[in-house]
Amino acid sequence: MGKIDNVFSERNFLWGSGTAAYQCEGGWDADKKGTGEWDYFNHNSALNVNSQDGDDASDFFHRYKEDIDLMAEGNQNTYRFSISWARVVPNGTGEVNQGGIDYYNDMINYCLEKNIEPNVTLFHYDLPLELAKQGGWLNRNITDAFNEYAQVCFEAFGDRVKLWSTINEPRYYSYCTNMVGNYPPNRHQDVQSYFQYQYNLMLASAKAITSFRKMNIDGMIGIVHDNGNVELDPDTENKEEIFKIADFFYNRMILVPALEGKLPDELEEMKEKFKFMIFHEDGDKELFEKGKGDYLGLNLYNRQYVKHWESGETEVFHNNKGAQSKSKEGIRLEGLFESSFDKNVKRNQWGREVNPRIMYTALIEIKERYSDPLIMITENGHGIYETPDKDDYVIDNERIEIFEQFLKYMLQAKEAGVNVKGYYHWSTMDLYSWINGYEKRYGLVRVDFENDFKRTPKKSYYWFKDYIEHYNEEINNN
Ligand code: BGP
Repeated sequence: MGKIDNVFSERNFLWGSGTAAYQCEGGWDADKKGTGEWDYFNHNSALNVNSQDGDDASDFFHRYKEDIDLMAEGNQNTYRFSISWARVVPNGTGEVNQGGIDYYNDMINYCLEKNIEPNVTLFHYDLPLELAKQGGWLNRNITDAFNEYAQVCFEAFGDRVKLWSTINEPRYYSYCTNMVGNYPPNRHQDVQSYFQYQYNLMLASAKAITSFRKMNIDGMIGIVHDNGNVELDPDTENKEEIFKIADFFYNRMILVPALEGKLPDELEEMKEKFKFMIFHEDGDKELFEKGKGDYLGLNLYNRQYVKHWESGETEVFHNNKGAQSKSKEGIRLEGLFESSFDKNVKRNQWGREVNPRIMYTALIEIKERYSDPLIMITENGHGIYETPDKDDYVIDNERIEIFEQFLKYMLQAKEAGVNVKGYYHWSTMDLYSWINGYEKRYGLVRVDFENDFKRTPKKSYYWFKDYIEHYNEEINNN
Protein backbone atom coordinates (compact mmCIF):
# COMPACT_ATOMS: atom_id res chain seq x y z
CA MET A 1 0.00 0.00 0.00
CA GLY A 2 1.16 3.46 -0.86
CA LYS A 3 2.22 6.33 1.35
CA ILE A 4 -0.33 8.57 3.01
CA ASP A 5 -0.38 10.97 0.04
CA ASN A 6 -1.25 8.10 -2.25
CA VAL A 7 -4.29 7.30 -0.17
CA PHE A 8 -5.85 10.43 -1.60
CA SER A 9 -4.08 10.82 -4.92
CA GLU A 10 -5.04 7.35 -6.08
CA ARG A 11 -8.74 7.97 -5.46
CA ASN A 12 -11.16 10.71 -6.42
CA PHE A 13 -12.66 10.66 -2.97
CA LEU A 14 -12.81 8.26 -0.04
CA TRP A 15 -16.24 6.64 -0.10
CA GLY A 16 -17.06 4.06 2.51
CA SER A 17 -18.97 3.09 5.58
CA GLY A 18 -18.24 2.52 9.24
CA THR A 19 -18.80 0.44 12.35
CA ALA A 20 -17.43 0.20 15.89
CA ALA A 21 -16.00 -2.88 17.57
CA TYR A 22 -18.52 -3.40 20.36
CA GLN A 23 -21.43 -2.69 18.06
CA CYS A 24 -20.61 -5.27 15.39
CA GLU A 25 -17.90 -7.74 16.37
CA GLY A 26 -19.50 -10.01 18.94
CA GLY A 27 -17.00 -12.65 20.09
CA TRP A 28 -17.13 -10.79 23.39
CA ASP A 29 -14.90 -13.29 25.19
CA ALA A 30 -13.27 -14.99 22.18
CA ASP A 31 -9.53 -15.61 21.95
CA LYS A 32 -8.67 -14.26 25.41
CA LYS A 33 -10.36 -10.90 24.94
CA GLY A 34 -10.67 -9.05 28.25
CA THR A 35 -14.05 -8.02 29.62
CA GLY A 36 -15.19 -4.57 28.65
CA GLU A 37 -17.16 -2.02 30.63
CA TRP A 38 -20.02 -2.44 28.13
CA ASP A 39 -19.99 -6.22 28.59
CA TYR A 40 -20.26 -5.70 32.30
CA PHE A 41 -22.92 -3.01 32.06
CA ASN A 42 -25.12 -4.93 29.65
CA HIS A 43 -24.84 -8.16 31.61
CA ASN A 44 -25.44 -6.66 35.01
CA SER A 45 -27.12 -3.29 35.07
CA ALA A 46 -30.78 -2.49 35.53
CA LEU A 47 -30.06 0.58 33.42
CA ASN A 48 -29.68 -1.58 30.32
CA VAL A 49 -33.24 -0.57 29.49
CA ASN A 50 -33.67 -2.67 26.35
CA SER A 51 -32.01 -5.74 27.91
CA GLN A 52 -29.74 -6.29 24.94
CA ASP A 53 -26.00 -6.68 24.63
CA GLY A 54 -23.16 -6.95 22.14
CA ASP A 55 -22.17 -10.53 23.00
CA ASP A 56 -22.69 -11.62 19.40
CA ALA A 57 -23.62 -8.25 17.88
CA SER A 58 -23.51 -8.66 14.06
CA ASP A 59 -20.95 -11.47 14.37
CA PHE A 60 -18.46 -9.45 12.34
CA PHE A 61 -15.72 -11.20 14.31
CA HIS A 62 -16.45 -14.33 12.28
CA ARG A 63 -17.96 -12.82 9.13
CA TYR A 64 -15.68 -9.91 8.35
CA LYS A 65 -14.71 -11.35 4.96
CA GLU A 66 -18.30 -11.40 3.82
CA ASP A 67 -18.80 -7.80 4.96
CA ILE A 68 -15.59 -6.58 3.35
CA ASP A 69 -16.50 -8.37 0.12
CA LEU A 70 -19.80 -6.51 0.14
CA MET A 71 -18.04 -3.18 0.68
CA ALA A 72 -15.80 -3.84 -2.30
CA GLU A 73 -18.69 -4.98 -4.49
CA GLY A 74 -20.53 -1.84 -3.44
CA ASN A 75 -17.73 0.37 -4.86
CA GLN A 76 -16.62 1.45 -1.39
CA ASN A 77 -12.89 2.10 -1.18
CA THR A 78 -12.48 2.61 2.57
CA TYR A 79 -13.80 1.18 5.82
CA ARG A 80 -13.86 2.86 9.21
CA PHE A 81 -13.80 0.50 12.19
CA SER A 82 -12.57 0.59 15.75
CA ILE A 83 -10.24 -1.66 17.63
CA SER A 84 -11.47 -3.18 20.85
CA TRP A 85 -8.96 -2.12 23.49
CA ALA A 86 -9.77 -5.15 25.66
CA ARG A 87 -9.22 -7.52 22.72
CA VAL A 88 -5.69 -6.19 22.29
CA VAL A 89 -4.78 -5.35 25.89
CA PRO A 90 -7.25 -7.37 28.01
CA ASN A 91 -6.64 -5.53 31.27
CA GLY A 92 -6.24 -2.09 29.72
CA THR A 93 -2.52 -1.97 30.48
CA GLY A 94 0.23 -4.57 30.50
CA GLU A 95 -0.02 -7.86 28.72
CA VAL A 96 -0.83 -7.79 25.02
CA ASN A 97 -3.16 -10.46 23.64
CA GLN A 98 -1.68 -12.01 20.51
CA GLY A 99 -5.10 -13.40 19.57
CA GLY A 100 -6.41 -9.86 19.28
CA ILE A 101 -3.44 -8.68 17.24
CA ASP A 102 -3.80 -11.64 14.88
CA TYR A 103 -7.48 -10.97 14.39
CA TYR A 104 -6.99 -7.31 13.46
CA ASN A 105 -4.01 -8.17 11.29
CA ASP A 106 -6.08 -10.62 9.29
CA MET A 107 -8.96 -8.20 8.96
CA ILE A 108 -6.73 -5.30 7.91
CA ASN A 109 -4.93 -7.50 5.40
CA TYR A 110 -8.22 -8.58 3.95
CA CYS A 111 -9.29 -4.94 3.55
CA LEU A 112 -6.07 -4.19 1.68
CA GLU A 113 -6.47 -7.24 -0.50
CA LYS A 114 -9.84 -5.84 -1.55
CA ASN A 115 -8.42 -2.35 -2.03
CA ILE A 116 -10.38 -1.03 0.93
CA GLU A 117 -8.38 1.60 2.81
CA PRO A 118 -8.68 0.88 6.54
CA ASN A 119 -9.49 3.83 8.79
CA VAL A 120 -8.89 2.83 12.39
CA THR A 121 -10.41 4.40 15.50
CA LEU A 122 -8.56 3.42 18.65
CA PHE A 123 -11.34 4.05 21.13
CA HIS A 124 -15.04 3.92 20.40
CA TYR A 125 -16.64 3.84 23.88
CA ASP A 126 -15.60 0.30 24.86
CA LEU A 127 -13.35 0.68 27.86
CA PRO A 128 -11.64 -2.38 29.36
CA LEU A 129 -13.44 -3.23 32.60
CA GLU A 130 -10.24 -3.16 34.65
CA LEU A 131 -9.79 0.52 33.79
CA ALA A 132 -13.45 1.30 34.40
CA LYS A 133 -13.04 -0.14 37.90
CA GLN A 134 -10.22 2.31 38.54
CA GLY A 135 -12.43 5.29 37.76
CA GLY A 136 -12.26 5.15 33.99
CA TRP A 137 -11.84 8.49 32.28
CA LEU A 138 -11.96 10.41 35.55
CA ASN A 139 -8.69 8.82 36.60
CA ARG A 140 -5.89 10.69 34.90
CA ASN A 141 -3.71 7.56 34.79
CA ILE A 142 -5.91 6.37 31.98
CA THR A 143 -4.30 8.89 29.65
CA ASP A 144 -1.03 6.93 29.96
CA ALA A 145 -2.80 3.60 29.63
CA PHE A 146 -4.41 4.83 26.42
CA ASN A 147 -1.10 6.05 25.09
CA GLU A 148 0.48 2.67 25.84
CA TYR A 149 -2.38 0.85 24.07
CA ALA A 150 -2.16 3.26 21.11
CA GLN A 151 1.55 2.50 20.76
CA VAL A 152 0.82 -1.23 20.70
CA CYS A 153 -1.58 -0.60 17.79
CA PHE A 154 0.77 1.73 15.90
CA GLU A 155 3.52 -0.85 16.24
CA ALA A 156 1.34 -3.76 15.16
CA PHE A 157 -0.67 -2.15 12.34
CA GLY A 158 1.11 1.11 11.47
CA ASP A 159 3.00 -0.43 8.55
CA ARG A 160 -0.32 -0.84 6.71
CA VAL A 161 -2.92 1.44 8.28
CA LYS A 162 -2.58 5.04 7.09
CA LEU A 163 -5.75 6.61 8.47
CA TRP A 164 -6.15 6.80 12.20
CA SER A 165 -8.27 8.51 14.79
CA THR A 166 -7.68 8.39 18.49
CA ILE A 167 -11.12 8.71 20.05
CA ASN A 168 -14.67 8.64 18.80
CA GLU A 169 -16.86 11.53 19.90
CA PRO A 170 -15.27 12.44 23.22
CA ARG A 171 -17.97 15.08 23.73
CA TYR A 172 -21.02 12.89 23.07
CA TYR A 173 -19.48 9.99 24.98
CA SER A 174 -18.97 12.25 27.95
CA TYR A 175 -22.49 13.60 27.57
CA CYS A 176 -24.13 10.17 27.63
CA THR A 177 -21.90 8.99 30.44
CA ASN A 178 -22.14 12.03 32.69
CA MET A 179 -25.21 14.05 31.76
CA VAL A 180 -27.82 11.65 30.35
CA GLY A 181 -26.58 8.70 32.39
CA ASN A 182 -27.55 6.10 29.81
CA TYR A 183 -23.96 4.95 29.12
CA PRO A 184 -21.91 3.30 31.86
CA PRO A 185 -21.03 4.34 34.52
CA ASN A 186 -24.28 6.29 34.39
CA ARG A 187 -23.69 9.63 36.07
CA HIS A 188 -26.58 12.06 35.77
CA GLN A 189 -26.35 15.79 35.23
CA ASP A 190 -22.78 15.78 36.46
CA VAL A 191 -21.34 18.90 34.83
CA GLN A 192 -18.04 18.56 36.66
CA SER A 193 -17.38 15.09 35.25
CA TYR A 194 -18.73 16.10 31.84
CA PHE A 195 -15.93 18.61 31.39
CA GLN A 196 -13.19 16.68 33.21
CA TYR A 197 -13.88 13.70 30.94
CA GLN A 198 -13.46 15.82 27.85
CA TYR A 199 -10.23 17.23 29.22
CA ASN A 200 -8.82 13.78 30.02
CA LEU A 201 -9.97 12.32 26.70
CA MET A 202 -8.31 15.15 24.78
CA LEU A 203 -5.15 14.78 26.84
CA ALA A 204 -5.08 11.04 26.12
CA SER A 205 -5.58 11.80 22.45
CA ALA A 206 -2.76 14.35 22.50
CA LYS A 207 -0.39 11.84 24.11
CA ALA A 208 -1.23 9.20 21.51
CA ILE A 209 -0.81 11.65 18.64
CA THR A 210 2.59 12.62 20.01
CA SER A 211 3.59 8.95 20.09
CA PHE A 212 2.33 8.46 16.55
CA ARG A 213 4.63 11.21 15.34
CA LYS A 214 7.59 9.99 17.41
CA MET A 215 7.17 6.54 15.93
CA ASN A 216 7.20 8.05 12.45
CA ILE A 217 4.12 6.26 11.23
CA ASP A 218 3.43 6.94 7.57
CA GLY A 219 -0.13 8.08 7.97
CA MET A 220 -2.38 10.74 9.40
CA ILE A 221 -4.13 10.91 12.72
CA GLY A 222 -6.92 13.00 14.19
CA ILE A 223 -9.93 12.80 16.43
CA VAL A 224 -13.61 12.28 15.66
CA HIS A 225 -16.07 14.87 16.91
CA ASP A 226 -19.87 14.70 16.99
CA ASN A 227 -21.00 17.71 15.07
CA GLY A 228 -22.95 20.10 17.25
CA ASN A 229 -22.90 23.34 15.34
CA VAL A 230 -25.01 25.75 17.34
CA GLU A 231 -27.94 27.57 15.79
CA LEU A 232 -30.07 30.00 17.74
CA ASP A 233 -33.81 30.12 17.98
CA PRO A 234 -34.70 33.60 16.66
CA ASP A 235 -36.38 34.39 20.01
CA THR A 236 -33.06 34.07 21.85
CA GLU A 237 -32.11 36.97 24.11
CA ASN A 238 -28.38 37.90 24.40
CA LYS A 239 -27.63 36.04 21.23
CA GLU A 240 -23.88 36.40 21.21
CA GLU A 241 -23.54 35.28 24.79
CA ILE A 242 -25.83 32.27 24.41
CA PHE A 243 -24.03 31.19 21.27
CA LYS A 244 -20.69 31.34 23.04
CA ILE A 245 -21.91 29.34 26.04
CA ALA A 246 -23.63 26.65 23.98
CA ASP A 247 -20.73 26.40 21.55
CA PHE A 248 -18.39 25.82 24.48
CA PHE A 249 -20.72 23.16 25.87
CA TYR A 250 -21.04 21.29 22.57
CA ASN A 251 -17.83 21.86 20.65
CA ARG A 252 -14.98 23.91 21.90
CA MET A 253 -13.37 21.55 24.45
CA ILE A 254 -12.80 19.21 21.51
CA LEU A 255 -12.37 21.36 18.43
CA VAL A 256 -9.89 23.84 19.89
CA PRO A 257 -7.37 21.26 21.16
CA ALA A 258 -7.94 19.05 18.10
CA LEU A 259 -7.43 21.82 15.54
CA GLU A 260 -5.44 24.50 17.34
CA GLY A 261 -3.43 22.50 19.86
CA LYS A 262 -4.57 24.44 22.92
CA LEU A 263 -7.46 24.83 25.33
CA PRO A 264 -10.24 27.30 24.48
CA ASP A 265 -9.44 30.91 25.40
CA GLU A 266 -12.80 31.19 27.14
CA LEU A 267 -12.16 28.23 29.48
CA GLU A 268 -11.73 30.33 32.66
CA GLU A 269 -14.87 32.31 31.96
CA MET A 270 -16.82 29.11 31.26
CA LYS A 271 -15.64 27.46 34.46
CA GLU A 272 -17.51 30.19 36.28
CA LYS A 273 -20.60 30.02 34.13
CA PHE A 274 -20.97 26.23 34.29
CA LYS A 275 -19.39 25.94 37.78
CA PHE A 276 -16.75 23.31 37.26
CA MET A 277 -13.01 22.99 37.68
CA ILE A 278 -10.41 21.06 35.77
CA PHE A 279 -7.80 18.91 37.44
CA HIS A 280 -4.68 19.43 35.40
CA GLU A 281 -0.91 19.23 35.74
CA ASP A 282 2.05 21.36 34.76
CA GLY A 283 3.12 20.40 31.28
CA ASP A 284 -0.39 19.76 29.96
CA LYS A 285 -0.21 22.89 27.84
CA GLU A 286 2.81 21.52 25.98
CA LEU A 287 1.08 18.17 25.55
CA PHE A 288 -1.90 19.85 23.91
CA GLU A 289 0.43 21.82 21.66
CA LYS A 290 2.04 18.65 20.38
CA GLY A 291 -1.23 16.76 20.18
CA LYS A 292 -2.97 18.71 17.45
CA GLY A 293 -4.53 16.41 14.84
CA ASP A 294 -3.74 16.19 11.12
CA TYR A 295 -7.42 16.24 10.24
CA LEU A 296 -10.86 16.28 11.77
CA GLY A 297 -13.28 13.39 11.63
CA LEU A 298 -16.80 14.72 11.82
CA ASN A 299 -19.77 12.55 12.73
CA LEU A 300 -22.63 14.50 11.39
CA TYR A 301 -26.20 13.74 12.38
CA ASN A 302 -27.63 16.96 13.74
CA ARG A 303 -27.08 20.49 14.97
CA GLN A 304 -27.72 21.98 18.42
CA TYR A 305 -30.67 24.34 18.25
CA VAL A 306 -30.89 26.43 21.42
CA LYS A 307 -32.20 29.57 23.06
CA HIS A 308 -31.65 31.40 26.32
CA TRP A 309 -32.90 29.58 29.37
CA GLU A 310 -36.45 30.48 30.24
CA SER A 311 -37.33 28.61 33.38
CA GLY A 312 -36.91 25.34 35.26
CA GLU A 313 -34.10 23.32 36.70
CA THR A 314 -31.38 21.51 34.80
CA GLU A 315 -32.96 18.65 32.90
CA VAL A 316 -31.76 16.25 30.22
CA PHE A 317 -34.21 14.74 27.72
CA HIS A 318 -33.27 11.62 25.85
CA ASN A 319 -35.08 8.80 24.13
CA ASN A 320 -33.81 5.24 24.20
CA LYS A 321 -37.28 3.81 23.65
CA GLY A 322 -37.91 5.05 20.12
CA ALA A 323 -41.51 4.93 18.98
CA GLN A 324 -42.58 3.77 22.45
CA SER A 325 -41.72 7.18 23.81
CA LYS A 326 -42.62 10.74 22.91
CA SER A 327 -39.42 12.12 24.39
CA LYS A 328 -37.29 14.41 22.26
CA GLU A 329 -33.56 14.85 22.59
CA GLY A 330 -32.34 17.96 24.39
CA ILE A 331 -31.22 19.69 27.55
CA ARG A 332 -32.07 22.57 29.83
CA LEU A 333 -29.17 24.00 31.80
CA GLU A 334 -30.40 26.16 34.60
CA GLY A 335 -29.56 29.80 34.08
CA LEU A 336 -27.62 29.17 30.85
CA PHE A 337 -29.47 27.88 27.80
CA GLU A 338 -31.94 25.26 26.71
CA SER A 339 -32.65 23.20 23.62
CA SER A 340 -35.31 24.70 21.45
CA PHE A 341 -37.68 22.71 19.28
CA ASP A 342 -37.97 23.81 15.69
CA LYS A 343 -41.39 22.81 14.36
CA ASN A 344 -40.20 23.07 10.78
CA VAL A 345 -37.60 20.36 11.18
CA LYS A 346 -38.45 16.69 10.97
CA ARG A 347 -37.39 14.34 13.79
CA ASN A 348 -36.60 10.66 13.75
CA GLN A 349 -38.47 8.21 15.96
CA TRP A 350 -35.87 8.68 18.69
CA GLY A 351 -36.63 12.40 18.92
CA ARG A 352 -33.55 13.71 17.11
CA GLU A 353 -33.63 16.30 14.34
CA VAL A 354 -33.16 15.15 10.76
CA ASN A 355 -31.88 18.18 8.91
CA PRO A 356 -29.47 17.52 6.01
CA ARG A 357 -28.80 21.22 5.36
CA ILE A 358 -26.66 21.13 8.53
CA MET A 359 -24.01 19.26 6.56
CA TYR A 360 -23.31 22.37 4.53
CA THR A 361 -23.60 24.85 7.39
CA ALA A 362 -21.36 22.89 9.74
CA LEU A 363 -18.63 22.27 7.18
CA ILE A 364 -18.49 25.90 6.17
CA GLU A 365 -18.45 27.02 9.79
CA ILE A 366 -15.51 24.76 10.65
CA LYS A 367 -13.60 25.86 7.59
CA GLU A 368 -14.05 29.51 8.44
CA ARG A 369 -13.52 29.38 12.17
CA TYR A 370 -10.72 26.80 12.38
CA SER A 371 -8.33 27.63 9.52
CA ASP A 372 -9.64 25.31 6.87
CA PRO A 373 -8.77 21.84 8.20
CA LEU A 374 -8.85 18.62 6.24
CA ILE A 375 -12.15 16.98 7.17
CA MET A 376 -13.63 13.55 6.72
CA ILE A 377 -17.25 12.81 7.42
CA THR A 378 -16.61 9.79 9.60
CA GLU A 379 -20.29 9.08 10.29
CA ASN A 380 -23.62 10.13 8.83
CA GLY A 381 -26.74 8.04 8.59
CA HIS A 382 -30.34 7.55 9.56
CA GLY A 383 -31.75 5.14 12.14
CA ILE A 384 -35.14 3.58 11.40
CA TYR A 385 -37.36 0.61 12.16
CA GLU A 386 -37.38 -1.69 9.17
CA THR A 387 -39.40 -4.58 7.84
CA PRO A 388 -37.94 -6.64 5.01
CA ASP A 389 -40.01 -8.25 2.28
CA LYS A 390 -40.30 -12.02 1.93
CA ASP A 391 -36.82 -12.20 0.39
CA ASP A 392 -35.32 -10.30 3.29
CA TYR A 393 -34.88 -7.26 1.07
CA VAL A 394 -35.37 -3.84 2.68
CA ILE A 395 -36.68 -1.01 0.52
CA ASP A 396 -35.36 1.83 2.63
CA ASN A 397 -36.54 4.76 0.54
CA GLU A 398 -36.65 7.06 3.56
CA ARG A 399 -32.96 6.45 4.22
CA ILE A 400 -32.07 6.99 0.57
CA GLU A 401 -33.92 10.32 0.41
CA ILE A 402 -32.13 11.67 3.47
CA PHE A 403 -28.79 10.18 2.41
CA GLU A 404 -29.01 11.89 -0.97
CA GLN A 405 -29.70 15.23 0.65
CA PHE A 406 -26.78 14.91 3.05
CA LEU A 407 -24.44 14.05 0.18
CA LYS A 408 -25.74 16.92 -1.91
CA TYR A 409 -24.94 19.37 0.88
CA MET A 410 -21.53 17.80 1.47
CA LEU A 411 -20.57 18.18 -2.18
CA GLN A 412 -21.90 21.74 -2.16
CA ALA A 413 -19.61 22.53 0.74
CA LYS A 414 -16.73 20.88 -1.09
CA GLU A 415 -17.52 22.99 -4.12
CA ALA A 416 -17.47 26.06 -1.87
CA GLY A 417 -13.91 25.20 -0.87
CA VAL A 418 -14.21 22.98 2.21
CA ASN A 419 -11.34 20.51 2.26
CA VAL A 420 -13.51 17.43 2.74
CA LYS A 421 -11.90 14.26 1.44
CA GLY A 422 -13.98 11.35 2.63
CA TYR A 423 -17.42 10.14 3.60
CA TYR A 424 -18.33 7.12 5.71
CA HIS A 425 -21.93 6.09 5.92
CA TRP A 426 -23.08 4.87 9.30
CA SER A 427 -23.32 1.96 9.20
CA THR A 428 -21.84 -0.78 7.02
CA MET A 429 -24.41 -3.32 8.17
CA ASP A 430 -27.07 -3.38 10.89
CA LEU A 431 -25.51 -3.45 14.32
CA TYR A 432 -26.04 -2.83 18.00
CA SER A 433 -27.16 0.74 18.57
CA TRP A 434 -25.89 1.10 22.15
CA ILE A 435 -28.87 1.10 24.50
CA ASN A 436 -31.27 1.43 21.59
CA GLY A 437 -30.59 -2.22 20.89
CA TYR A 438 -31.02 -3.87 17.49
CA GLU A 439 -34.33 -2.48 16.30
CA LYS A 440 -32.88 0.90 15.46
CA ARG A 441 -31.26 0.06 12.17
CA TYR A 442 -28.66 2.05 10.30
CA GLY A 443 -27.06 -0.48 7.98
CA LEU A 444 -26.63 -0.47 4.23
CA VAL A 445 -26.81 -4.22 4.61
CA ARG A 446 -29.52 -5.95 6.58
CA VAL A 447 -28.51 -8.41 9.27
CA ASP A 448 -31.09 -10.99 10.27
CA PHE A 449 -30.20 -11.38 13.91
CA GLU A 450 -32.73 -14.21 14.30
CA ASN A 451 -31.43 -16.22 11.39
CA ASP A 452 -27.72 -16.85 11.63
CA PHE A 453 -26.82 -13.20 11.03
CA LYS A 454 -27.72 -13.49 7.38
CA ARG A 455 -26.61 -10.49 5.32
CA THR A 456 -28.86 -8.98 2.63
CA PRO A 457 -27.89 -5.68 1.00
CA LYS A 458 -30.67 -3.10 1.20
CA LYS A 459 -31.88 -0.81 -1.54
CA SER A 460 -29.67 1.95 -0.06
CA TYR A 461 -26.61 -0.26 -0.53
CA TYR A 462 -27.24 -0.44 -4.28
CA TRP A 463 -28.15 3.22 -4.38
CA PHE A 464 -24.80 4.15 -2.77
CA LYS A 465 -22.95 1.80 -5.12
CA ASP A 466 -24.43 3.60 -8.15
CA TYR A 467 -23.87 6.98 -6.59
CA ILE A 468 -20.13 6.29 -6.16
CA GLU A 469 -19.87 4.96 -9.68
CA HIS A 470 -21.49 8.07 -11.16
CA TYR A 471 -19.35 10.34 -9.03
CA ASN A 472 -16.20 8.62 -10.28
CA GLU A 473 -17.37 8.72 -13.89
CA GLU A 474 -18.06 12.40 -13.69
CA ILE A 475 -14.69 13.21 -12.15
CA ASN A 476 -12.86 11.04 -14.66
CA ASN A 477 -14.68 12.64 -17.58
CA ASN A 478 -13.78 16.16 -16.51
C1 BGP B 1 -22.67 7.95 17.14
C2 BGP B 1 -21.77 6.82 17.53
C3 BGP B 1 -22.05 5.52 16.86
C4 BGP B 1 -23.49 5.24 16.54
C5 BGP B 1 -24.26 6.47 16.09
C6 BGP B 1 -25.74 6.31 16.10
O1 BGP B 1 -22.77 8.84 18.19
O2 BGP B 1 -20.44 7.15 17.27
O3 BGP B 1 -21.43 4.53 17.60
O4 BGP B 1 -24.11 4.47 17.47
O5 BGP B 1 -23.97 7.60 16.86
O6 BGP B 1 -26.22 6.48 17.40
P1 BGP B 1 -27.28 5.55 18.06
O7 BGP B 1 -26.82 4.16 17.80
O8 BGP B 1 -27.32 5.89 19.49
O9 BGP B 1 -28.56 5.85 17.35
